[in-house]
Amino acid sequence: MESLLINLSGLAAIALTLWWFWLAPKRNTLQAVGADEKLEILVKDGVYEPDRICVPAGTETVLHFRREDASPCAEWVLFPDLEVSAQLAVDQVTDVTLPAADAGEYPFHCQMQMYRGALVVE
Ligand SMILES: [Cu+2]
Repeated sequence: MESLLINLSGLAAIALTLWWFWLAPKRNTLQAVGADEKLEILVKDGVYEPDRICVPAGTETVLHFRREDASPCAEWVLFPDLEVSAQLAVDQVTDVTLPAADAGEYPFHCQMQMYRGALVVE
């Protein structure tokens, strides 16, 4: 009986590990459904929330960045592959228009690459 309990707790630890590494990152995925949907991205504590944003291919997209981090680190957001950059005002929402893009994954980050996210075009 005792060994069964140990095995069960071992399985639970494995399950938790799998969840943490495989499933947990998907918590931040946001699916863009229609053009009318407002995509607001919180810029705070070193992370974009959500940090993975799905948008349809071939359509211009507007993202709304709400910067709540006053440190200079959070001031700019850059989409290097899309040649888009925007300066974010503190405690405000800044609209960032992204051009229509082909399917793929486009990273975005702050100017120091500490904040990091990905735009998933599909
Ligand atoms: Cu930064």
